[in-house]
Amino acid sequence: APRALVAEAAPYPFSFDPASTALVLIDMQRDFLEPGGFGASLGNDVAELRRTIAPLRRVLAACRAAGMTVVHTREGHLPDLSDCPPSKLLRGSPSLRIGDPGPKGRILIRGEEGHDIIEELYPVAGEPVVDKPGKGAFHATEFGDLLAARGVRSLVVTGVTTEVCVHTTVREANDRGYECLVLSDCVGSYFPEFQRAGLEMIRAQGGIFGWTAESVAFLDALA
Ligand code: TIU
Repeated sequence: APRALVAEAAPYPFSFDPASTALVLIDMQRDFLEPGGFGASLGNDVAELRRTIAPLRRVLAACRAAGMTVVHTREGHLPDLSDCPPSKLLRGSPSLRIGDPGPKGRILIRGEEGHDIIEELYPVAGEPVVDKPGKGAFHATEFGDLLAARGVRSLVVTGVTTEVCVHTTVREANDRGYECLVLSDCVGSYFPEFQRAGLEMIRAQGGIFGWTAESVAFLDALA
């Protein structure tokens, strides 16, 4: 029988069944999170993202112990950049472009060191890793099929960055009928004001995109 658990959340408690809920870790990649990576080379303070690692480790351990579906994503492109639209490749004038040689290999290219997931949260056998060319996890990936095949209806969303890949994925998920709980201390932005506003946008208007909660509230519900 479905097990209805309830986590304290905003704008109101989040009900979920671990059997039909997936933990999603978005783009916890070296190039976004590590000192000396792509994000840091653009002048960003990686500490704003690194504070997510410790709470996310606890959440990941609890979800694994509960037998929940765990899915990791990575943002990146094929070595020949054939899956990178010119609009993304050429926008702005970053000191380093996608595909350029960076401090940890070619920037955002699959197979390069900087593209891979940080050791602290590395996937274990059986956990799908979705490689995505866009900001959202559903666009041009197997993510939707993989969730459907596992009977997933609800997503616990974590990762980086809050206003970019986390938001895009949550918005895509909503339009596909998923219920999303975003763990506020397990998502991070290089910009504190975007972190704050990004979380408020999720839960505004009666939970227009879903719910937010501190990871301890989710862990309490799962315990
Ligand atoms: N993963 C993700 O959010 N990719 C980005 O490019 N984020 C930025 O904030 N730029």
